[in-house]
Amino acid sequence: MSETAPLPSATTEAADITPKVGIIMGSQSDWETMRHADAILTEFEIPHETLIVSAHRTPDRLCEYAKTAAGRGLSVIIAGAGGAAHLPGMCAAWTRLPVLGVPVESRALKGMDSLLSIVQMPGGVPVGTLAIGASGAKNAALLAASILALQDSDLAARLDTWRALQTASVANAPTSEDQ
Ligand code: RP5
Repeated sequence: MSETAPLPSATTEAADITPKVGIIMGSQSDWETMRHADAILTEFEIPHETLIVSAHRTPDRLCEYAKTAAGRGLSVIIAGAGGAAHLPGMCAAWTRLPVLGVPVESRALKGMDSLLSIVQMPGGVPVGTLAIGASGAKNAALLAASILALQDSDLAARLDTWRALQTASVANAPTSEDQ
């Protein structure tokens, strides 16, 4: 496929709803991690899209995606990558939208390479860096929801309820497996 071919859109909402959050990842292999961000955004009914965009293998696709993101109505971009994880940083270089970086756990270095690649941005080009792996993906989506909730009172209420239910679900004391 030509690198300049139209983006392979995988919008999870109805086509007539403009996505507010873009979830991009460097490879199909990142989906196992990034699906946790997708699940949270779906749970909160936040219109979003999921795409494979590689900083190294499809650099023109990344440039096109990031440069047009704000104009298409996106408010936040979640970018997950592993290893030499340049996707979030290069995305942030092309857009003023907030970019949340998720370090995917790599086989060779357990995601430490991903984390350090994403977190050590030069001053002037910020990337909000989350934890390695599924927790990072989940929290990136919750952070995106928090950002959107600043101007969406219904979403703010849903977030408050979600957090209250999470708190209520935590037991006071542990139980033994044999009990
Ligand atoms: C990165 O290289 C991707 O984000 C992925 O985490 C890693 C490995 O990619 P594959 O070789 O599995 O496609 O660009």
